[in-house]
Amino acid sequence: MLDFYSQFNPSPLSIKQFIDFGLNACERKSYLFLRKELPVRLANIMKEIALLPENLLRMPSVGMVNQWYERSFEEIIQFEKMEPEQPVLTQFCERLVHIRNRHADVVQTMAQGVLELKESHEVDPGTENSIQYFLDRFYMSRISIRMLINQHTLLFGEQIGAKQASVNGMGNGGRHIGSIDPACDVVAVVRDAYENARFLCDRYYLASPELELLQNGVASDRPMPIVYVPSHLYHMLFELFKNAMRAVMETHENAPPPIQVNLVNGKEDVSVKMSDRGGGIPRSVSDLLFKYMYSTAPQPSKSDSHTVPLAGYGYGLPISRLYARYFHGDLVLMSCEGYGTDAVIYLKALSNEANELLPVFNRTSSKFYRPMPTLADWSASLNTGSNSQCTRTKNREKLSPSISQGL
Ligand code: W6P
Repeated sequence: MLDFYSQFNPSPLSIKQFIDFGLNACERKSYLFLRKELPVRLANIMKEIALLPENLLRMPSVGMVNQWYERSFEEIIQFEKMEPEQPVLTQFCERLVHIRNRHADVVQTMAQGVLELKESHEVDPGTENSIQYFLDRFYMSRISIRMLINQHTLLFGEQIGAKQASVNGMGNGGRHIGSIDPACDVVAVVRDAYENARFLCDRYYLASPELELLQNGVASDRPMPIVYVPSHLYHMLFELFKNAMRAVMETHENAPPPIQVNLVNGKEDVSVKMSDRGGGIPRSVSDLLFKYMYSTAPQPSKSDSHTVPLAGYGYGLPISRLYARYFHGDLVLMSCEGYGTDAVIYLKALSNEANELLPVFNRTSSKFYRPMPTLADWSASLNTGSNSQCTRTKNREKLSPSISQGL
């Protein structure tokens, strides 16, 4: 069955399609779509799990995640031959909620596996690249599967009338279509994320930087509504605020300079630029901040919870970038070491251009899991920077002219 479903490409939906679906489609139609699409997305990524480097696949936590996927796949294909009639539709909803709960700790559990591998000191640069490639695809697949499950359960779940269900608990006057807000106010989400990061910052540093909100470079509090998933935007902004606040507080004992957020609504892109004066980071470090292997650190123990640092643990930044890229946006860092850092979240301004970006399992993707001796095609110092694919031995495969000519 896995082989069968993995032959299909996932069908990406745009935010506009999610909305149209939420407004027009009935539960039966959603059910018929998901009972095929969910196994397809699961099977595509399960095929990639199977190709992981053997030393990672051996880690108990990775085995556990794999088993969760197998069980969920089996459970959904039970519905293959079941007609979309009432008891079945309800069972399907309940099953989806069950599956979502089963996979709640996937990120943490995968991180545990990577940590175990790191501690075993068995990781060569090729393996590291494969793991980076895999985790980006794996977490993106997970974001997309959860999006589908959330839409279906929010729209059709709680037995209340379909259009009412998704409205409950959101307190916004009933705009939401599942997890999508067709008038998601960027200003409100920025403020919310700022306030919650500031709370943590105050607790740890006993002070926090102020927020300066601009639109097109001019101070403004005007709402800026966009069609988006507020929880995704919040996740990215909260992560960026924590990083920015930490940088500012670590470089300014008193009178921390404010964090500036400039919102710009363009024709193609909505840009959210967050600028801190936290001393910046060298370019060699900014590349590493998106690498899972470098951002993997042991979870601080529960007894330390009153003193955990504001940011710097876990997969916050790489996963935030995936949230941005999921609907064809992006998240980039640009730093001036010695001064400060700009982080920009780009979102698609048009909801019909905001298509899901989904990993596809095929010959091309399989290729990335085959260990490939990389030979540098650019010169590099032997003291390799983070970008460098080359190592001392690899550069020696070919003699440089001065040596071969005996000079
Ligand atoms: C820093 C490092 C960083 C990462 C992400 C966002 C903001 C900042 N500021 O110094």
